[in-house]
Amino acid sequence: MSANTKIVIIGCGISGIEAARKLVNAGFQHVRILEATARSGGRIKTGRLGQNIVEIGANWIHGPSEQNPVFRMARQYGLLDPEALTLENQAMDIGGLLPWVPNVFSSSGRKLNAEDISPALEMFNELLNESSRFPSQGGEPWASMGDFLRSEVQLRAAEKWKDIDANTRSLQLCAISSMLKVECCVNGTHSLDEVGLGGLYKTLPGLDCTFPGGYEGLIENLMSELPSGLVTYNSPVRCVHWNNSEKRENPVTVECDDGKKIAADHVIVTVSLGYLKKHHSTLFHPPLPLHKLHSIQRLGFGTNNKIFVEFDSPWWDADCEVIYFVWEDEGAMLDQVPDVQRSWIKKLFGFTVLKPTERYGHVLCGWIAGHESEYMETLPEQEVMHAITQLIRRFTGNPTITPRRVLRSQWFHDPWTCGSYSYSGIGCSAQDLENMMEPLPAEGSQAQPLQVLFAGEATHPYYYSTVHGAVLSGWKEADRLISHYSSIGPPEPAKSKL
Ligand code: 6YU
Repeated sequence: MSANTKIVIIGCGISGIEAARKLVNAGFQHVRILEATARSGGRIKTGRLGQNIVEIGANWIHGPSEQNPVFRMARQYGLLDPEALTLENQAMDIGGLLPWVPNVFSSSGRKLNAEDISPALEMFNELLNESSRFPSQGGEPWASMGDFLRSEVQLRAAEKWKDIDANTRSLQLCAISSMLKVECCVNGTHSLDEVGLGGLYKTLPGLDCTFPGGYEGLIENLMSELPSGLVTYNSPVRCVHWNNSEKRENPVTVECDDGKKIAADHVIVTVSLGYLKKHHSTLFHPPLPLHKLHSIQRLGFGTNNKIFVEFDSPWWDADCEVIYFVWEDEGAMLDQVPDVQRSWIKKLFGFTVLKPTERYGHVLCGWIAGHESEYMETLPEQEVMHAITQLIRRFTGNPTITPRRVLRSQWFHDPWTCGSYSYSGIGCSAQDLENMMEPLPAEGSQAQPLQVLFAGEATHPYYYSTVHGAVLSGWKEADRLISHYSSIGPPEPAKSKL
């Protein structure tokens, strides 16, 4: 398509890979990806716990149905279980809620019946449904998602639960605290007090499914379709020098950590929002325009980590899909622990069960978000294993349960990710996501257009925080360049240097 156009993509996560694939297929011959680490995939990362495949990063295809590009690609490569492909599975619309069979344990070592906390679960789901219908930037008079949920639970509990006894009522409020912690993980935030009530995120139909051979199988298939040598690994970019006004040709220079400089016509930046928040001032020269910077600051980017735990035998029911821990001293509906160093483990809401058992054995995945999760990352693995063992023994009342091994993720301290995924912070609007994806220089400028483009999950207007959002964002920026060159016609052939 464009014989000499030089395009550099920063980051070999799925958005960078998909931008590159589209550009190469459209005929661009000088596309390269610079990746800071030694691997492709970014936040799609499959690991091993003993014999078992475990996902350190992305877990599910959220909404696996025809509109979801990740589902379509996974189906095409034959990476999914037959159930995931059924029309019935694709048609199921859970609207982002968790349809799992629970086992519930309380901090006094009792296994509760799921019905014991069903008033709390029902009210919480009802409120989540209502919150997803708030218009963009709406939400007043509530300051945040946390404020809305707490205020409404209090109000509705006074009416709906007025006839139930004090102990049962208190247990419901403690169960609400556990649900708030679940939502912190879903949103990847420290506290729901930091999440806006904007209704920006959209779900797709389809019952979430996993990759039996690991999510990274998708990356391997996609990478096999790119020309070899297109990615330079271990090549962190230090600075993107754009608007080199004296240079009509190759107006951007990409400077790597090792001092190497690469001239380009266009650069697609796919680094995470966490990385941008931390490094924007050194990553761009000249600096980003203020409106873009403000959106980077307003959008949220937090931590959600997993702690995989393997056992010799299960201590949960055969049909159990999720285990909730309810602390009986948490009636105040808090989603943050008061003393992170001493009681970080209280932020872990419980576990999901890796299914089917014949494939995974007896493996649980613990979920923990926020500053408590970031602190957990700093502890030796043995200490994490000890804390998990004590927690399980306390909640089950069984002092003999001993995990075989443990593996946890550490996304906050990953220097190239700086957290897990984005969320809509307080005061965020659709305009912030528009600003995130806006290329530089801004429209109307006299300078060479489309010098720096932005892709990655945090640039998608409503599928942010997901793999499909990342894929679509990569395609969108590739399409932006493709239509730019289609509209100005084919470039002049290269002039001989002789
Ligand atoms: C999904 C899921 N999932 C769990 C956990 C995590 C994430 N996600 P990348 O970061 O991949 O690539 C950038 C590259 O750039 C990277 O390789 C860097 O090394 C490189 N780089 C950085 N700096 C550089 C430099 N200076 N120079 C060169 N290179 C540089 N998504 O669909 N299903 O189950 C989960 C989950 C623990 C951490 C997830 C999930 C998020 C995805 O993983 C993520 O969006 C994409 O992989 C990002 O790809 P990318 O290319 O953009 O960046 C109601 C409501 C609320 C809204 N939220 C709903 C919940 C949805 C999220 N759920 C997540 C749940 C889990 C469990």
